Amino acid sequence: MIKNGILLAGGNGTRLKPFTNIYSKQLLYLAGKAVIDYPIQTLVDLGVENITITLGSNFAGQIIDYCGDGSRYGVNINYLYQESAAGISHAINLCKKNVSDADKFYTILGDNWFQNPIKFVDDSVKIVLNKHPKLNAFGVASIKNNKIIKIEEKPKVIDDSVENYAITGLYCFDQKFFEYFKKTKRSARNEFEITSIIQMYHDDNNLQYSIIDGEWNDAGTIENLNYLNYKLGN
Ligand code: TTP
Repeated sequence: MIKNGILLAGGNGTRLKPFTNIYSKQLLYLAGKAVIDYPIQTLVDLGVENITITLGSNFAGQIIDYCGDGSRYGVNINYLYQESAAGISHAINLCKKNVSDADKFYTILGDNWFQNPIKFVDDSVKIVLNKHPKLNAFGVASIKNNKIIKIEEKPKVIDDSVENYAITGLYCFDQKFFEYFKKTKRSARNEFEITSIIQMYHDDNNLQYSIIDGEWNDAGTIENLNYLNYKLGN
């Protein structure tokens, strides 16, 4: 059983301005809770006991005040500070010491919502896939004969001759993550991209996938947040 999780709650939340001028994205209202309560619950449902939350420069204190030591979720929460929003894999790399005793650890993005609790059949290194209608907005994994054949960030053209899935913001990694990270560079948008690390796992034949039932979304835009509030409120 994997006991350690990382939850990323930094970032700039640019697409949620003006709300994120005064609040962290992760604390915006989502159907009677805060956005961050949902990914925390996903980790709790997976059996995680220790969560490291990475905070960004905007409103870090708000998240600490809200989530506290984790006791109200039945887990231990500790915090790390990411000085600039240098990317998802950069934030995970900051947590190296916090997960150094763990063979594997989960990572979840702080704005991700999964309709159903997630259960995996094993503890393999994996990405979590979902049949999302707007594939062009996400990293996409293409599957043929039950194998991942391609990973692409926000593809412009979708190849319909294979199965295509959005790569959600829930991952299971192992200690190799930190070796791979050393080999990555900033992308054109000046971030350390998670897709580069996923690609390295795939190139080393060390990447499984799990396709989840039910809906998945992120609360990263006003449109998505409205959609989720409407859906969960009804
Ligand atoms: P994104 O939605 O990719 O980025 P963002 O939150 O900065 O939003 P925007 O693109 O609108 O400016 O981030 C996904 C999640 O990852 C989100 O919960 C914030 C977190 N994150 C970090 O913790 N550190 C980072 O450096 C980045 C880029 C994101």
